[in-house]
Amino acid sequence: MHKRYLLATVAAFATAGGAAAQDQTLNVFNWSDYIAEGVLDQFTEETGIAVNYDVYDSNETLEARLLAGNSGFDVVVPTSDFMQRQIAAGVYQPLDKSRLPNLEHMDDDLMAAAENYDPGNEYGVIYMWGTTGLGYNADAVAERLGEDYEVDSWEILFDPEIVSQFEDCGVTVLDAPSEMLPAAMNYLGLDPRSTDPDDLEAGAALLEEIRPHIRYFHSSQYISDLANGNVCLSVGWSGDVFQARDRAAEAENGVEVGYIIPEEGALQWFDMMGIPADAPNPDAAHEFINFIMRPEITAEITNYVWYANANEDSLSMVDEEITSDPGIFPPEEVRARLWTAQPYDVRTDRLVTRIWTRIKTGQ
Ligand code: N2P
Repeated sequence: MHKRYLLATVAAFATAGGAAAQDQTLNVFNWSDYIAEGVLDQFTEETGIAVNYDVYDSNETLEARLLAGNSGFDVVVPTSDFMQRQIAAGVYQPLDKSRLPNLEHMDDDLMAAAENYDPGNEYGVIYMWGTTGLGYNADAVAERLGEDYEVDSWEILFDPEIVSQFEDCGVTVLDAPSEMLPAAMNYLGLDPRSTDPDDLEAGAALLEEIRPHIRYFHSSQYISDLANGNVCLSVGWSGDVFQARDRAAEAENGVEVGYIIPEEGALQWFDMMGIPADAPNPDAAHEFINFIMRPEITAEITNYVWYANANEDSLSMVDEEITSDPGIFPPEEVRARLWTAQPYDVRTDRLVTRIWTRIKTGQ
């Protein structure tokens, strides 16, 4: 009763000050499986701003919507290398940092790393970060390669003789050319950041060699398939594989899922919150980004999605099971083996798109 009275008073004041918050809507476009239950409701309860929330599972999908213009989105979450070229294309508006006091909770080193893509952190704030590694079904591996085989290398995917043994239980890779080609190139001893067409073609040739053993190219389906035991080996994003592990444990179906950052190294990426230049409601967008940066909110999200965040003050509230897992918060010696992506120039981008279509269709 009392609370309701209070809300009514707040609403009255808000109306007096201009557009009532109650009439406002915020349009968020984020990755699938990337937010905790309840967070959006809490935002609406606190601010009166309704949230339209839609999801995607590829940077290419997001980019197409943004470059087409008038996307209607207020907050989007591109990966940093994609954001860099979108910034250059004029897609974003600079953040008004005076409206983001919770920036003080962010980790300086990680925000400095994000500056490689966005100097001065002018347009983006790190939402979550992670790695692109391998998810696997522990029993399927033991059955095929022996109890003593330790999954610690990309060879389980890129060695045709090994991966062929997993064809029957299901091998999947991400539908993300700018992550898959560099992983193949790195396995071949080439620079994963190279844009030399010969290097990209070498990576493509390796992917084509294992192509017959791949069941599908998809960037979100593998979560439930790994959890149900419908597939047994997936190139996946760290938190998504941990979500699969968690779902299997909750279902008590006996499926044991593991995630590793292979010893040859893996991609480390940052997903950034940004506001499109033509966002209908930049005020609400700032309010939302600041709300997400509240340490308890970010901690709640990490505890739900199993992704590392860059919010230093949230970490004491993150489950120890997560902060201590080397697959989520990799220790220094593992971090030393990670690489980061840089955006492809237009020519490379075209080549990569062509190569990818060729690989996927298997022609
Ligand atoms: C969440 C996937 C986000 C990671 N499902 C991709 N950068």
